[in-house]
Amino acid sequence: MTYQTIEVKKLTPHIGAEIGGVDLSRPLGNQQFQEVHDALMENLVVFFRDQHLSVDQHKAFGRLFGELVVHPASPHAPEGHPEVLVIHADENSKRVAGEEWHSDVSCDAEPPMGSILYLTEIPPVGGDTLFASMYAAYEKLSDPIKRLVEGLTAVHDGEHVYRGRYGVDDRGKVFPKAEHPLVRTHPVTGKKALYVNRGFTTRIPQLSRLESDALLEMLYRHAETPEFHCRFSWQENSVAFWDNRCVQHHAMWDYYPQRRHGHRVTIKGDKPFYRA
Ligand SMILES: O=C(O)CCC(=O)C(=O)O
Repeated sequence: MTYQTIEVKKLTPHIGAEIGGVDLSRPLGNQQFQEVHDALMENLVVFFRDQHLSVDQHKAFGRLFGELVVHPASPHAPEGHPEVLVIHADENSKRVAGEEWHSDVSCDAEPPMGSILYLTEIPPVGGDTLFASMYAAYEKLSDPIKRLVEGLTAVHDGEHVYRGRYGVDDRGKVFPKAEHPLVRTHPVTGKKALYVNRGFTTRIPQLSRLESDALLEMLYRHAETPEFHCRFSWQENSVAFWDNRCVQHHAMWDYYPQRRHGHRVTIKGDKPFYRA
């Protein structure tokens, strides 16, 4: 693909590109917006350096791609900005967001299309984020396994992920749970992506417990194949924008007790479907 208004430097053949020549704090022109969108579709996750965004500018960039959604569990949003998810770690942290491979809020009936993370404080070393192409993971399955998984669904549950996690009283709260096709067709590119993840997926309802656990474990390990991945090394004021419909990610918490801080906005998605 050729681009006129942005520079696109691929990180790996399967996934990830760094985009230059864009100031995300300003409204993008039609062509530049289209090219950023095309670069995301082509590379699955895109990165921007040296951005200086207010909360409103971050939200405005996200809204170019769709409505923003409020996280179903996190109570930590900046005053007046419920759509902003705070990503924070320091010497008092007991856990950080995203330490398990996952696709954001896949337990929702309509999981988010994309997420845009902007980090303003980073540790002196470490704190990378890993991204995995679920197109590549699907493509590299053998034909008999492709035939098997294409007919299946999987249950994604927020209960074990969110219950008790944020240190607030969540008694009586019901967290999202949904059943999705195990292979989903991307609504824009038409490509097929493997759609199960260690974070949220609990069960393949068409199989016995033993069969379901074994198949899911095989698929998770397959998705963890390094050649499907890219790894982003953050600098202060970097932005990562990933497409949850075809990407899983994993936050590396190797920098304790150092601080890492930023904000994420999350863009509404639609109901996953499978088209042969
Ligand atoms: O902190 C990161 O690098 C990613 C956090 C994460 O997993 C998420 O925002 O879903």
